[in-house]
Amino acid sequence: MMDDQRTSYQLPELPYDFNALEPVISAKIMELHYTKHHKGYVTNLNAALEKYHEAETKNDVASMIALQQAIKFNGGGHINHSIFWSTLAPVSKGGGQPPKGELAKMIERDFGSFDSFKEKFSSISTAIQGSGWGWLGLNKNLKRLEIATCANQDPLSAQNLVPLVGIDVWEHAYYLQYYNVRADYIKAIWQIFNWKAIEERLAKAMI
Ligand code: MN3
Repeated sequence: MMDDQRTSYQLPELPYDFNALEPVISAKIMELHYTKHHKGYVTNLNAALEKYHEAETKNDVASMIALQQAIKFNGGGHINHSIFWSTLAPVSKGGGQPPKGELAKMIERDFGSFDSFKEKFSSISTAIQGSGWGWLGLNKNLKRLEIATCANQDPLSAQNLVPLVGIDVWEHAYYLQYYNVRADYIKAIWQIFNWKAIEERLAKAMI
C-alpha cells in the first residue's frame, strides 16, 4: 500500500556561471541567491515533505495540516526560482533579444505593444508591497496573457495561470547591488530575459 518511491527535490543546475548575468545581476547576488536562498527552499521542502509523510503514515491529520504552510512556502520558492533561472540568459547568449512568433503576437494583442507590456509589467512588479513576484502568465481557458503578482513564494498556479516569466522582487534578489532602488533592478532585468526560453514555455503551456 504505502510506497516509498518518493524522490527528494534537487537544486536544478544553473545554466550559466554566477558572473554570466553581469552587469545586470552581480556574481555575488547570483551565488547567494542560488546556493543559499534557492538551496534553502529545496532543503526545507524536502524536510517538510518527510515530516508530512511520517504524519501520513500515522494518520495524523492535524500534523499534516500544520505542515502545509511550510510546503507551500518552500515548494513555491523552489518552483519560482527554477523558472527564474531558466528564463534569464547572458546578453552573449541571447538575453534581451525581443520575443518573436506566437508570444510576440499575443503580447501585442493583449497589451497593445511590447513597450506597453514592458511598462505595465515593470510598474506592477515595482509596486509590490513587501516580498513577492511579478509574473507574466497564461490564462489557459481564455488563451490570453495576464500580468499578476504573488506575495512571498506563492506559486502563480494558485491563480490558475501558467507562469511564463517572473521577476523576483525579494530584496535578496537585488539589494546588494541596487540597494533600495527596486525600480532600477527591474529596469535592468529586461537586458537578460531569455525570450526564446519563455516562448518555449508558452508553446508547452498552449498544448
Ligand atoms: Mn529569490
